[in-house]
Amino acid sequence: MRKVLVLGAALLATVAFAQIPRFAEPVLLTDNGTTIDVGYYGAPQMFDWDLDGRKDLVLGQFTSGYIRFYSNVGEDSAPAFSGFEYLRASGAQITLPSG
Ligand SMILES: [Ca+2]
Repeated sequence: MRKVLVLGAALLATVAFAQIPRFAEPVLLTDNGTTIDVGYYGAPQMFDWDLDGRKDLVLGQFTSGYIRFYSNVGEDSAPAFSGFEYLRASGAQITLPSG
């Protein structure tokens, strides 16, 4: 019983002193003023896909498994998007299985 209490106290101390993550308020991403919506379970990532120095949006779609690429035409501090294309490899549209 004593070992359980010591382990519990150590776990509690770890949780109490762990750094608590802080998140910014969520925002809806838009493409030419229209909210980007891929249904449910979208998988967004921001990184410089086309190597122009600005972080782009690469967005996976659960329902089809397609991957959208939105080039950032704004700045990293205020990204803006103007259309998207589906990512392709060797001429074929990339799809990822879901589930
Ligand atoms: Ca880019």
